[in-house]
Amino acid sequence: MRNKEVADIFRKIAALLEIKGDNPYRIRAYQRAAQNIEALTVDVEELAAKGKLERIPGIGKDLAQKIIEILETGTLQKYEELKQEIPPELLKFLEIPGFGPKKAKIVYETLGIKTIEELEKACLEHRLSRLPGFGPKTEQNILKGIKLLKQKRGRLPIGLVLPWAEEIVALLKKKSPVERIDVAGSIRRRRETVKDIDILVTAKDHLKVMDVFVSLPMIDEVIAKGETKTSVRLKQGIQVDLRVLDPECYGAALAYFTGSKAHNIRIRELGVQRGLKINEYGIFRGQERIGGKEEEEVFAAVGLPWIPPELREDRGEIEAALEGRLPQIVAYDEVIGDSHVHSKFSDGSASIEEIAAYARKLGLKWVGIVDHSQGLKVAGGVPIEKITEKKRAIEDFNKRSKDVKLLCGTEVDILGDGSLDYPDEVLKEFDLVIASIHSGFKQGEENITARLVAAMKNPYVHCIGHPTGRLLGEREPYPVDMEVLIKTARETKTALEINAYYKRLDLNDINTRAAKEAGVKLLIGSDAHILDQMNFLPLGTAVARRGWCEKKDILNTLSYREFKKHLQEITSWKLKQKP
Ligand code: DGT
Ligand code: CA
Ligand code: ZN
Repeated sequence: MRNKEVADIFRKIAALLEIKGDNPYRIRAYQRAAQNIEALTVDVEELAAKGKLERIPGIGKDLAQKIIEILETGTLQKYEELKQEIPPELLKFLEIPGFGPKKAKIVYETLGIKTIEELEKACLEHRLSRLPGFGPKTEQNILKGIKLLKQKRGRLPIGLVLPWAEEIVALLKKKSPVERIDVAGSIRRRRETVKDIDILVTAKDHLKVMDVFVSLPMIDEVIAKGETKTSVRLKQGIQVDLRVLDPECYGAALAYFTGSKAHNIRIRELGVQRGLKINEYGIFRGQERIGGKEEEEVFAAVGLPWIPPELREDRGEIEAALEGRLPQIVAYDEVIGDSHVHSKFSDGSASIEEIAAYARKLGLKWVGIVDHSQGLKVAGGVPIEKITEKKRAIEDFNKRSKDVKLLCGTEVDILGDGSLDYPDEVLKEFDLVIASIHSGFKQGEENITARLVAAMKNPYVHCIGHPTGRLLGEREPYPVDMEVLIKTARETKTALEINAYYKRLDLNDINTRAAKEAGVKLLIGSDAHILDQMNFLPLGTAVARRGWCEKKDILNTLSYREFKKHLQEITSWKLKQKP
């Protein structure tokens, strides 16, 4: 898929235009296009071939033409021209989260700083605070941004990488004589970010598989080609290692290369205690191989049941398995509702009918249509006068629809003082109320926690949305006292969200597990603003699984009727608690 390649060029154009001080609407158009293309799970090239590019929100005739130009020539005339006008070094600065193009330009022009290393040094020496519009705070922010960039380098969100990995698997299955094939490593464990793609296969004709692999269209560079292992780099920049294995040791290799390393070490130690040697080639007693064809054999050899990959982090899963108390973690197909989708009523691009039809395609039974609240003007927040119209449209739809049902909801903004962006008499009209913070991220931990606590105490609030507000590789979580958040959630019977949007995945696995252990219910929502983004929902389920959640912990496993009843019960219970 070349989606990221196209998105990157659009994003760079937006940045270059911003440096130039171009028309903000044009800049916004490129940014929006980049975002929507990057978040597609279908191939932009395929859409282009079918002449359907203009179906992507934010893509009109002009941008569609530009996408075709990129796909055909690998670049864009306009982009090449802009690069002539503006020093390309500046673009590297723009990768620093929170460091905008205007400041980048000033730093470049007045101090002659050309590299990120020089920039870091200048901040540490406080040479920036003297520039107009800069201060010690700016320097701190830039340093933070550089730190974030360094962490991000080399790791990408799983939501981007997983579709690439799946596409490679599909192509190898179609074009080469592979027999067994699996994606291993952090992707199989569904870690939130991944460094590379590890693929394992068995095949009689190793060489043919390798030949097909290195000639796949998404490959940019072959790093090393061998008979049993080949490494390549994709156009998106990420490395893929393909290993062709002997069928007799496939299970042992799958267990080994799935990791995590910490988990593997524990398994190997258990093996040693039993006089066994366990490695990627099999299970051995002395010189004799006693197993390794299937992954289960590795676990069985040390007295364990098969452990789902999402749990293999050495976070207590070995002990739990030994003691027979491994959780029955929620299955992907048990999640039958998406509780967080934006519709045309706010800043979503699809109508409620389109959302329901897409949900049906994904096998879902219900969707929470939670649009932004009135004050979030940039996100098309729904004014109070329009809520009745939305409610009626959803009721109408539900009468007509036999299978997929919708809930009329809101993602109400938690304001700076902890109050909500709709009054109670409006909130009580909704089936589902998710309260989220969208501003005031820089308030300290105490304030932010107090805002969340105040929201949870509201009887009409059912859930806290994206509870820490982080954006992977872009924005650190805002400071929240997680213990207080979870404790209050339990005391107020408020659910916490696992936001499945690929940059959020928030709560993360560790906090999800803490919430689950405290008896807090979780709600998984894709936060889709375009239909295609509803495909992110399973990433949220993956976080739930990594957080040891069982079916009973996840409200999205309830039927539409049960879920609605549960929400009503939360509110009536909360109302009774009021002094
Ligand atoms: P990543 O790639 O950083 O997102 O995370 P992983 O877990 O995919 O790590 P990677 O690709 O370096 O290695 C894949 C698996 O191979 C890893 O999860 C466990 C196994 N592995 C790699 N190196 C070692 C090692 O030194 N010892 C053991 N026991 N296992 C290893
Ligand atoms: Ca890996
Ligand atoms: Zn939100």
